[in-house]
Amino acid sequence: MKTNYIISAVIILAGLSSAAAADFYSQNFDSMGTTGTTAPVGWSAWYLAGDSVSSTIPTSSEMGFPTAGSTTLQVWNQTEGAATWGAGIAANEGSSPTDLNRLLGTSPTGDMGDILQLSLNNSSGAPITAVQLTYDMKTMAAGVLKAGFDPGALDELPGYSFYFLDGDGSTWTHVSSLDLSSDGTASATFNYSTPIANGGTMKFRWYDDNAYAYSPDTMYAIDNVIINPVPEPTTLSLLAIGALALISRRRKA
Ligand SMILES: [Ca+2]
Ligand SMILES: [Ca+2]
Ligand SMILES: [Ca+2]
Repeated sequence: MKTNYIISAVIILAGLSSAAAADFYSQNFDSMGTTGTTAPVGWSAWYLAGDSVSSTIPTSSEMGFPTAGSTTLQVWNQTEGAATWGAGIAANEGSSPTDLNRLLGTSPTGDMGDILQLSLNNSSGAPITAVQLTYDMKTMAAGVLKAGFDPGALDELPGYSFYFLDGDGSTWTHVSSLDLSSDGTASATFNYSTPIANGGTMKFRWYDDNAYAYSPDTMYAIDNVIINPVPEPTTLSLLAIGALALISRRRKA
């Protein structure tokens, strides 16, 4: 009997760890293939109307009114050199035409900035109050300074600025810890003010500012997006305490 209790406890704890091991959502964009012009399910391109002079990240209000971009991806590889394609066009990118490792990128022009958006259904069976998100950013091509600009002129907002839509369906919140201005990985947990109801939609945006001094802009792309709802600490603790109590109770008996 003692063995049975311990096995029960181990099964409960193993269940917790296996739930953490299987990501709620992950995307490496490689399914686009080397020539695909359709983004993975849930991904879309948008842009903020305006001009490249803007040098501050969009406010929540500005982020709430983007213009829909193209539903067809550009296909671009680093062998082609820096390029632009028009406002709100995202691209299936790689290092070469045969590179199977694909990324989703932007190269804003003729707007305030381009947006990569991911929409995800909350199929977890419970409201989501917090999310841990991780992604990689890679610089795909150096920008080209416009004539008349000093070589030291800044790409005023390099990389991507990250936003999520709150459960109220209207408030876009900037998460500075998920901004990446140079190549690398960002990982952070953020909390919803209003939880995402079960069956509700989560939306995330990566904003690429249109650089003022550059044309084409420095080209960036994202890869390896991993998203997991964060269990409420109380739920996790109660399950763990319950499992330990089973062991403890059996030891005393
Ligand atoms: Ca990839
Ligand atoms: Ca700008
Ligand atoms: Ca930019």
